[in-house]
Amino acid sequence: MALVDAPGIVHLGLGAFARAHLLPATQVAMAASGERHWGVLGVSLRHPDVRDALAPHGFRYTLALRDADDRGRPRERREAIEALRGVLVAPEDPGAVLDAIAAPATRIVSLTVTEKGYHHDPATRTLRRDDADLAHDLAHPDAPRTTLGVLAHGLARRRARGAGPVTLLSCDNLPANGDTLRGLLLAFAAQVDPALAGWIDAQCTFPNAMVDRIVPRSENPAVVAAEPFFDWAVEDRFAAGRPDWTAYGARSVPSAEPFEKLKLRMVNGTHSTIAWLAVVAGWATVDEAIAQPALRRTIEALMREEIEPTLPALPGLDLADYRARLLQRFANPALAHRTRQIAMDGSQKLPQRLLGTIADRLAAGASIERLALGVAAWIHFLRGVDEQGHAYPIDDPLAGVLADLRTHAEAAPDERSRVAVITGFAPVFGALGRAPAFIDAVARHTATLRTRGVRATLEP
Ligand code: CS2
Repeated sequence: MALVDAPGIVHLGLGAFARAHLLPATQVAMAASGERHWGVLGVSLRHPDVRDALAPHGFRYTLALRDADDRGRPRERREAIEALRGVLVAPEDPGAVLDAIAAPATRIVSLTVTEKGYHHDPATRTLRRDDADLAHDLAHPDAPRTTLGVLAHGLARRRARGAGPVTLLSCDNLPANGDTLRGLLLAFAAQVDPALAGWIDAQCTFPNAMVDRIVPRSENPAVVAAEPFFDWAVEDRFAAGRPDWTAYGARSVPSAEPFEKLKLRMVNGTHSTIAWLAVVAGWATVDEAIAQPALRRTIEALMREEIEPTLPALPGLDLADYRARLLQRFANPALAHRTRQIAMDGSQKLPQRLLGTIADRLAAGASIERLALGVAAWIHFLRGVDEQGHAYPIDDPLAGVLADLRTHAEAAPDERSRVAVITGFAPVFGALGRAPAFIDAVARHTATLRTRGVRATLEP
């Protein structure tokens, strides 16, 4: 690989999202400041597809920002992305990935590995016990396959080489994603070597960040389609500098927490609710789903009545505008964002998207009727068959456990006890799963969904 400037950023998880978010922002930041050393070396943790498709083009690709104009006609703005300097495929050459993390030129290791890439119990954000992949990575320091293994063993090399401080930047949709990554990485690294954990704690920073841009999975790696909307609120805690991403519209903030809460609850909480209902009803894309008047009314009311009252105030934020704009983003006819894609990995998404909001509402003595519909929709979705009788796969790292829970639930005598079997699963539901008011509200909706279907459940 011929490198003009050694890349300053090593990015783990080279899905469409990173290619439509971190990459264009870094490119514009470099152009604005003239700092050429921030290029990105991508790391695919599983497949060679992206590397194979982009290598012949010098890792250049096109970002196509798509939406519709005021008259509903599709339009597109193209950006040529050249900030990707190369792609490593971890299973082919794990040592090269560890060396990249250890390289002195590397100042940021960023991540978009999705919720399940953290190998944690989402309810407690602690390392999953009995995780075979993590056990593998403890035993194979030269050939790790998990994100945490790659980071810990790469940082061990960095420490041994005296290459100095580095920032670990999570760009995943998790609450306090930096703090969460820090806690998990320190816990894993302590099992490798307590001194390594001490070094990481002293040398690395883990800024929290809220990321937002709707980017459907892309079939053609040379063109990534996304919405024009872009947001990124990043805490300014970098151990060895950062590009000035504000040149692309990012915000440098003292605390990402209020931004994360807003985004995870409003955007992702409603996105998941839409997706689970839509897959069962047979609405294939988000724009098709949100065009159903009853669903749109339900989602609008869910935001206004039950999510917004739980959000901290943010100076300059008008929630009514934010809500209207979000509904417009969901209605974007040019993305064809598959509801099945958003519906996947529900066990990893539910806590931060809906359950935290529900816990806050119950603590305030407020209604959770609409939020509980989202949870019921997930449970109903887990049946794996839509209202036209078509079966679909449950794509979830806990699919096996969930199938066992469902079998167990089917044997329960009534709707409430069936729901309680599922919500009793503590790694996802925590203590909330045993709260009677929560179980009652969810069971009312699962009963209606089961007997009357999605459309009738949504009608007032
Ligand atoms: C979506 C998100 O797939 C999903 O679960 O809810 O990827 C969503 O599109 C982004 O978070 C928007 O910023």
